[in-house]
Amino acid sequence: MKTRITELLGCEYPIIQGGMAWVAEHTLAAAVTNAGGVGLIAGGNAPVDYLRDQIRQCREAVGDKPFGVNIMLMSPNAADLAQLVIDEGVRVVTTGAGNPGTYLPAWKDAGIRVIPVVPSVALAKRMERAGADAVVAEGTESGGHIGENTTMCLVPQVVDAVEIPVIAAGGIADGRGMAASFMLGAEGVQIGTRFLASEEAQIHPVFKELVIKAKDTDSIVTGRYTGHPCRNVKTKFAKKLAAGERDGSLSPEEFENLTVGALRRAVVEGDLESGSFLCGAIAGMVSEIKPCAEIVKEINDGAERLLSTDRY
Ligand code: TUI
Repeated sequence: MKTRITELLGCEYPIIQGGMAWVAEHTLAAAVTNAGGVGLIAGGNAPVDYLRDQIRQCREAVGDKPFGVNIMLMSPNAADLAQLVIDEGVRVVTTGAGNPGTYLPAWKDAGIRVIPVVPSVALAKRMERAGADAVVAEGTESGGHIGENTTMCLVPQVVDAVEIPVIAAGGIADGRGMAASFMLGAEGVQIGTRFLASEEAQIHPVFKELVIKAKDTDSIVTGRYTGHPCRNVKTKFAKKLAAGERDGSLSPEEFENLTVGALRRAVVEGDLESGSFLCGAIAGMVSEIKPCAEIVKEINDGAERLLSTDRY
């Protein structure tokens, strides 16, 4: 399917991978890009030298094909990483967890395609005015740090509010989700959780197993009272956090202290006692580890079949 997103990014399929902190490293990003989508390396809280090395390794693996970097704007390193993507000639940047307005002019001057992830119509409009090339409208079904509106409600409202192309995110893991997103007016999809259960995802096997075993009700949002709500797998640890938040036995500060480093403990150590396994609400539908090439092709082909006029 050719859309303004495939044209903008120079990819075969309008499928971009979510910029999942600690998860989205060069192996995964390269696999998604080589599958015809757009892989992303997560900047997260990474040091500059680490991210530079990741970018170079990804480029080595994909050649001229498009890949990008996600800049997590709450990172204390965000300004340095924002400069690094310019210095390294990265062609696509997505942003999360904030307003990238201050970096946008420099990125645009460098010829970077800038795609902020937004949880609301208001931010989408602001990003369009600031010169964004597209936006990812991310529903609350997504894993990690989330807004409150659902993909079903947010995507068509953002599509109506802006002229730039919209990529849908949150709750999309197969051709049906992609086709539905296109029916809402999206011209691409961003997919995270499905790629957690990919052969190329360099995450602890415990994490993949949690995703594969998850049922529809196995994700939980914690941390609303800190101002940073996060969707995770409903492990014992996540339930403990949720209970502490609900009954007041954990102050927001105590909650934050328990979650410092918790994503690394989940992804790297598979630590069920104190790790936060961020994942989307669609995990219940993900039941098999597959190579990224198969995942991308199945999602795209499934959507194409559903969207073609002769499917009956
Ligand atoms: O950013 C994400 N997902 C993430 S970031 C992350 S690391 C983290 N961990 C704990 C707390 C905070 C971050 C894990 N998952 N998705 C994109 C996203 N952006 N979701 C919500 C937002 C967002 C929220 C508010 C974007 C802009 C915004 O407005 C800020 C403003 O200044 O208007």
